[in-house]
Order: sequence, then C-alpha cells, then structure tokens
Amino acid sequence: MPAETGRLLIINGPNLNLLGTREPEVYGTATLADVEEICRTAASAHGLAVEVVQSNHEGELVDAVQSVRGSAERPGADGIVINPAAYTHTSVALRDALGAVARPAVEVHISNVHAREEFRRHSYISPVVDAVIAGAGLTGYRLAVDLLAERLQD
Ligand code: DHK
Repeated sequence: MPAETGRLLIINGPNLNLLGTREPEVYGTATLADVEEICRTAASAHGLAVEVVQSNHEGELVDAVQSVRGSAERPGADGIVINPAAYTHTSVALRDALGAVARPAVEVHISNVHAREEFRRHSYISPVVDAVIAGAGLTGYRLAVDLLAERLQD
C-alpha cells in the first residue's frame, strides 16, 4: 500500500446518520459506517487518507467545508466528497463555502434525485463542484473518491 500523499474530506448531511434504517427502499440498507469503509478502502488504494464527517446542522457542514484549509487543531484536505442531503436543495451557505475553499469537490447522491420529487431536481451545490454523481447508491462515493484521486494526480 502506498504511503498517504493526500487527504480527502467526506461530508454527509442531515439524516444520513440514519442510513441503514431510513427509507431502505430509497437509500438501501447499508450504513454510514459502510460509506466510511468504502471511502477509506478506495482512498487507500490511491495513497489518500480520508476523514468522514456527518452533521444534521447546516452551520456545522459549513465549518466542515471550511476546515479543508487546515488549522492548528485539524489538518486540511486536498479534495471534498459531499452528500449535502436535503441541504442540496436549500443551502446558499454551503454553496458559498464550497465556492470559497478552492478544492476539487464531488457532489454525491445515493438516490437518483432526478427521478424523485420535483424539488430534488434543483441543487444549489452543483454549479460549484467538479462533478455530480446521483443514483449509483453507495458506489457513488467510491466513484467520487476515484475521480478526485485522478484529479489530484494531474
Ligand atoms: C439524500 C437526502 O437526504 C435527500 O434530501 C436528497 C440524498 C437526496 C441522496 O440521495 O443521497 O434529496
């Protein structure tokens, strides 16, 4: 396994702590711990470390995005995978945070948001990220990690 040469931050928004029991017909039966495992395994194959965070609170998600710049308490990150969950469709604050930090970022949705209610078709986040993956289930997180690894190599 190569030594870790970079770091990704995986950010999950509201209600994703309930993965596994939440509307399994939409989100499946895998848990947030499974998301973490998928991301860690994929990142490690590229020599990248990951940190996985989840919050139900918009401001905490903004703080997490800003944390990629690094501080005395916390190392920074080179790229972001974010499933903003419901804040996808409402949060100008999260969009502005992603626009501000200048890191490659991928927006992931477990479900195909375009095949669901009309309000899920609009994302405040998509215009400020590098790629959007929706409807691939948890595989979307792996694809996002692979894509960021490729971008970070360039
Ligand atoms: C998760 C949510 O919680 C919803 O609010 C989004 C997203 C879709 C997902 O598919 O991962 O609309």
